[in-house]
Amino acid sequence: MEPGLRRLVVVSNRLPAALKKEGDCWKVKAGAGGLVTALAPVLKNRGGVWIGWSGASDPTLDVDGLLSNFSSEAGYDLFTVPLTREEVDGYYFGFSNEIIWPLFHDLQTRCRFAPEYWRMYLEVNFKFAEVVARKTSPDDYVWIHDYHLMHQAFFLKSMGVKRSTGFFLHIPFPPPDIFMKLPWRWKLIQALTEFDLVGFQTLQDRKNFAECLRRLVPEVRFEGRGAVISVKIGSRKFRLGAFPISIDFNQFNSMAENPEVAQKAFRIREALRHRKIILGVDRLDYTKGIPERIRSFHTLLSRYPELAGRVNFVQIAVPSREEVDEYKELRTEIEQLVGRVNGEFSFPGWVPVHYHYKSFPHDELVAYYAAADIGLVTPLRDGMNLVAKEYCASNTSEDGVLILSEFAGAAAQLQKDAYLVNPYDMEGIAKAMNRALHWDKAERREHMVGLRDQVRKNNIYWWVDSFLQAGIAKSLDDFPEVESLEYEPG
Ligand code: GDG
Repeated sequence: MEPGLRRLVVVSNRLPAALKKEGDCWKVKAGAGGLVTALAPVLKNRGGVWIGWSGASDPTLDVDGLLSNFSSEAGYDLFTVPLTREEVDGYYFGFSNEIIWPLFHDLQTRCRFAPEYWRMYLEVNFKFAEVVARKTSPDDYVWIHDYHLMHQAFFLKSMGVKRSTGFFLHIPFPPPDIFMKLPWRWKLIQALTEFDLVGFQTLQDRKNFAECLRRLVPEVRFEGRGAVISVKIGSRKFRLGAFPISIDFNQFNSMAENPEVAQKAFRIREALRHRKIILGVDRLDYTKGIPERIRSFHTLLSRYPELAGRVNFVQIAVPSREEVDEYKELRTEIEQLVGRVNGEFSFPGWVPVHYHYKSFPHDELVAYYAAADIGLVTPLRDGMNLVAKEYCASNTSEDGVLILSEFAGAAAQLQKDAYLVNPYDMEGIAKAMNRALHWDKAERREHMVGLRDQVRKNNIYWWVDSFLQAGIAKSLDDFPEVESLEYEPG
């Protein structure tokens, strides 16, 4: 790397490769989930660095050795932050997922405000900041991701380490009535003001944050308008922005057009006897509204009996946080609901709900997207929801309908052409499904073309560019591909 050329350093809870124990052997697996999908193409061959936890808590393990192959294939360096079982329990399962995750998704009754979680969250954030300090230089741009690591800038500064820092929150930021319930609200919001740039998914999230800040730090002043605004607290200045995350539109679009994937999509339709397909794809999480969605499908079949034998609901639920009791209970609830609908409505030759509790390979997922007549995306609350955008990008026939929760961040961008629903209103969702099934071809096309244009234009590269422009006045092209550096003339 040329001296003075900024490297992009991504810091997140998990590395994009996870170590998993299979029998007595540790295996390296590419991680799933929104963040990895979003950032991997951006770091690849650009001299990038990713810092995070590997997913293993065994101190005897040669994590760096195991990751080195993955690292050279991935095209960027990976550095791990080793965590003990106790640290993972307190910081990840505890503070991050039993406090911040439910609270920020407006589900405060699910929170367990245990003080020991807070202490462990701070200790682990300090540990991460030490690795960031060691593995980066003052020229790097350090881009920190998500609610697990909100204290990074605070600890870097307290160590006297000067770095240019940006933070992006992938989940929603709640309104003051909800945020103020957090016992550590003042320390947390103060820590967030230590970043140079704090990015949110939507203008509404940014507004919620600004209102919380105003309540907790009355001397705060805001300046400017538009997507990025400045904040002043005494002599300290930083910025707040709204940067709706997106996907690599072309990747999904061309995968859907690939003859093998198109063939897979055809086989899915054929296996379901060319019935209409309504598709749900989510990590199995209580914020995603999966039980409500199955109940809505039950309502659809009860209210519109003429649909019997003519429609299938396919739900793909990717295993997530499987060790946690709440997630185990959710899985049981979903399986019971699927059983109930199928038990009540099936007849020989037709099983209405097809439920998959597993992760599909990427091309098969795209085949499902391409095969579906309706993408049913109804989270109770969601930072963005990439599935909504992936469904549109994969719908190359421009013949599908996106039914979307008004409480997904994606609704702010896609509201014009998606069919918006309240995810708690099961009769409303049933009505929306029935109407969407009866839209004529021209209407479906008009809306899908609009959706695809929006996602094509505001894609993942646009997202990275807008964040980097706001953070360091640089664009993605300022982090050139390593190959092109080697052949640069002169
Ligand atoms: C968080 C925020 C925000 C799903 N099933 C399979 C599979 N997936 C991939 C999808 C998609 C990702 O998982 C899920 O992304 P979402 O955005 O829908 O949701 P979260 O995981 O909760 O992500 C969210 C996101 O961060 C980014 O900021 O949008 O609001 O909660 O990319 O494709 N991938 C494969 N097989 C599957 O079966 N390969």
